[in-house]
Amino acid sequence: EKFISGLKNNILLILLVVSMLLGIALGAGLRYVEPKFDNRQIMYLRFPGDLLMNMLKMLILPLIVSSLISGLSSLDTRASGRMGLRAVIYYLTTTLVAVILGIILTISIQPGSRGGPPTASGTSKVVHPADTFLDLLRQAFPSNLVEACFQKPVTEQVLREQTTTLGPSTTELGTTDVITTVSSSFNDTNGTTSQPIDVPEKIYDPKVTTAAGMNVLGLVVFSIFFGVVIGRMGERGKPLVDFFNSLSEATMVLIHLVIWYSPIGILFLVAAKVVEMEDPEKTFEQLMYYFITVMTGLIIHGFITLPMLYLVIVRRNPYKYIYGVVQALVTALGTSSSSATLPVTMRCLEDNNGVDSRITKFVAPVGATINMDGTALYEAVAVLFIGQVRGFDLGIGEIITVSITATAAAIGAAGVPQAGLVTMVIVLTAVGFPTDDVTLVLAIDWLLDRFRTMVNVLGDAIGAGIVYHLSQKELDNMDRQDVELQKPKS
Ligand code: DAS
Repeated sequence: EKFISGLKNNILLILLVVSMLLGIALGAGLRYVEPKFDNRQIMYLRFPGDLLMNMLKMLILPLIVSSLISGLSSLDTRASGRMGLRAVIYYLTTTLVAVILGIILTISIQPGSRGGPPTASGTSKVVHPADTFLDLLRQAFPSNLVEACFQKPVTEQVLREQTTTLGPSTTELGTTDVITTVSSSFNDTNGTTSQPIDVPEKIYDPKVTTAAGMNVLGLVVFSIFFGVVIGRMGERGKPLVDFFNSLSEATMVLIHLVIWYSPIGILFLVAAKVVEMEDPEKTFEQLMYYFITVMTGLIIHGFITLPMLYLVIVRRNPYKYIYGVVQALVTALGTSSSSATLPVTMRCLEDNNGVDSRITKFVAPVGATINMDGTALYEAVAVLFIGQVRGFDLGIGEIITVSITATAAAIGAAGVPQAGLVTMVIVLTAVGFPTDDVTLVLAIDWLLDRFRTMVNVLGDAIGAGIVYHLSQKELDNMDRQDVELQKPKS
C-alpha cells in the first residue's frame, strides 16, 4: 500500500520531469525548424496547456470555499480549548511571516527584472493610499456572493488598463490623485508629456463597480468567517460541516485527476513558451534568480525563523528537535506531499521528540492541511516574480492582496503534489494578473514543490513542539481527569 502510493508519486514525478524535458526539446526543435511561429500556430501548440489552465481555474471556486470552510470548521477551538487556539495563532503568524519574507526577498532580489527591461508594457501609477485601503475592503466584503464568483469590484488595476495616457506626470485634481499610466512603448526620449492627459477625475465611480474576474479576496474572507461559525454551531452546524467536508474531498479527487493530466498540459505549455520566448537567455536568467529567491526564502524561514521561534518559546535547542524529524523531512522531499508524510511526521514527533500523542493527533493532521508556510512563501514569490517579468509594478494595495490571498491560498492548498500550483492561480486572479503566466514558473514547479513541502512539514513539526510545550497544564488536567475516572467508585 505504502509502496504503491510511493510508486504512484514517483511515477507522477517522473512524468512531470519527462514532460518538462520533452516540452523544452519540442519547443527548441520547432524553433529551429520554423524560427517565427505566428500567434495562431502558437495557440494551437499551447492548446493542451490552456486546457490544463482552464481545469485549474475551474477548481479555484470549489477549492477555496470547500477547503477553507472544512479546514476552519474542523478547528473546533472550543472542544480542545486553548490548545486549538494556540495552534491557529501559530499557523496564521508563521504563514504570514513566510509570505512577508517572500515579498521582501522578491522585491530586493528582483528576479523578474533580470536580463533587461520588462517585455510587457510597464505601468506606473499614483493611487492615493486611502483609496487602496478602501479598494481592499470593498473586495474583502462583497455585497453579493454570487457576483463575487465571477465579478470583481473595479480597482485601479482595471482603471489603469482603461486609461491610456501619454504622460508620466501626475496632477492633483481636487481631493484625489490622478492615475497616470505610462506604457513603456510611449516612452519618448525626454520623458515629457506631449499631449493633454485624459483620465477620469474620480477613481471609484460608483457606477463602474465591477469588471470580469473572480473576487478571490471576498470569497476567502467569507469562507473563513463561515467556516469558523459553522464549526462552533455544534450539532446544528453538522450538516453544513459534513457537506463542505465531502465537497472538499471531492475537490481533492478532481485535483488529483487534473494533476495526472498536468504532464501533458505542461509539455505543451513549456513547448509553446520555448517557441514564443523572445529572449531565451533572459528567461533562463529570470528563472534561475526566481529559483534562488524561493530557495533562499525557504532556507531562512525553515532553518532560521522557525527554529528561533522554537528557541524563544520552548527554550530548547531547536536543531536537536529538527534532527528528530529528519526522516519526515526526507519523506516530504521524496513524496512532495504533506499528507503522505503525515504518518511519518507523527511517529517522529512522538518517538524521537517525545511530543504527547494527544497533541500530535490534533496538531499534525490539521497542520498538514492548513499550515503551509513553504507554499505561502512560494505563492507570494511566484506572483511578484510574474509581475516583475510582466513589468507590472505592484502598489501597496496589490502587495497586501498578495499577502492575504497567498496566506489563504496556502491554507486552502491540499497536502498533495503541486497543490501550490493550483492555488497560485488564486493569487494571480486576486491581483488581476493573466493566469496563463503560471507557465513561467511551471517548468520548475515540480522541483520547488519538494522543498516547499519540506518546509511545510517542518512548520507542522515545530508547531506541534510549541503547542505541546505551552499546553502542559491542559495535559496535566486531562491526566487528572483520567485518573479520577479510573478510581474505583468509593
Ligand atoms: N505539495 C504540497 C504539500 O504537500 C505543497 C504545495 O504544493 O505547495 O505540502
